[in-house]
Amino acid sequence: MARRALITGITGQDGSYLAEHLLAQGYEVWGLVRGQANPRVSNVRELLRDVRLVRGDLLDQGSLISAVEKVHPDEVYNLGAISFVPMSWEQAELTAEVTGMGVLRMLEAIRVCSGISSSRTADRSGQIRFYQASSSEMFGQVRETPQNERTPFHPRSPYGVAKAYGHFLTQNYRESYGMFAVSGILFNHESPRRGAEFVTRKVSLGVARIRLGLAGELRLGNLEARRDWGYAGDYVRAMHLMLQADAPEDYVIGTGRTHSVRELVEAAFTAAGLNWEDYVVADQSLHRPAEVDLLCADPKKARANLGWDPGVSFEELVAMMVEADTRLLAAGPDPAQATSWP
Ligand code: NAP
Ligand code: F7E
Repeated sequence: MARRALITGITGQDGSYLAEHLLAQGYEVWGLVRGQANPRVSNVRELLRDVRLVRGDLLDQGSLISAVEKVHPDEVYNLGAISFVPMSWEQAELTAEVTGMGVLRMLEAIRVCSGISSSRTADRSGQIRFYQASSSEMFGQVRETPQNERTPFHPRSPYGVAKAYGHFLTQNYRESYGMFAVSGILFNHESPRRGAEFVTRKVSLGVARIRLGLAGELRLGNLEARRDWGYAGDYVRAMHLMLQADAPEDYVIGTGRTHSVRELVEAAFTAAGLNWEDYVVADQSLHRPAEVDLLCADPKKARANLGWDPGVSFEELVAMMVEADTRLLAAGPDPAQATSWP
């Protein structure tokens, strides 16, 4: 019988790539969808036709228990979150509820449906395996570079704090109940399906608009921040590998290379044959109350234990996104105004 996976956050960037990856591996894939008329669900219906849908919300404990009871998953991937860092200052309580407490509700749903009592269960065979989408934002004001699985956390946003809660809770359920529960500490990963609010996609869409004569400038915030950017399609492979391991362990996933936003902008404009300095406008209002200045992964453990390596380079990723957005805008309406994936 096919293995069954339940994915929260199926309408997001990672949910789509993970679903495609698991379907290709022969899984029966279920996606948790929320809301009465969520426009992003039509993307899943149209583009991920083989994914089955089940209703639920990370804010609603009962709905998660019902979803787990209905699907009977072998693996649960908790990707659902409020994931845009600036929004976490504007809606800090909601971020804590969805991104933080949502992890507790999902773990509890699995625990209750699996009949795991308060005592530690040693035998993990036949258990539902749980993946939590932890984030390099937990490192925040970094204590060392590069960052590995033992680097202490110092989150710099309500989002980072909520992720740290979910991370420690996942570890705690592993230790308290013997659950196969792991966290992937993923560094920034991007793609043509990335939300238009994140800097890589904002830049690739901005470059495409300028290239096609649809805009004359691109307004950006802090150009000096450095991130370790990889390709989302590579990172979902790591999520799956973590749940196939013999032992439940947490892993850092990133490329080990860091670039500034300025370098990202330069690469994207260069890919389109343009000079970024002619178009980019610095906008102080886009700076954050507290910034994460530098992130750079040390993915040695994932390479050694999981055999995982990122495939797509930074330069390939930027060129891929600029080309995809140029094709997209040349073909039809601006996706920042629409909800469909390219
Ligand atoms: P994304 O595109 O923003 O997707 C977020 C998903 O969360 C959407 O499917 C959204 O569904 C869902 N969601 C929001 N509120 C929910 C709720 N109350 N109940 C259930 N689902 C809810 O994020 P992503 O880039 O794919 O990232 C996936 C996960 O990895 C997130 O947890 C993110 O924080 C984490 N992460 C991302 C990165 C990265 O660089 N991409 C790095 C590290 C960690 P709706 O359509 O219903 O809004
Ligand atoms: O910002 C700077 C900004 O919003 C990256 C999420 O997936 O990755 C993501 O979080 C950097 C920051 O991603 C603009 O100040 C400059 O330093 O693309 P971002 P993020 O905040 O790193 C982590 C790992 C996650 O877990 C999150 O869920 O770019 N920046 N100018 C800008 N950023 C944006 N968005 N817009 C600008 O105009």
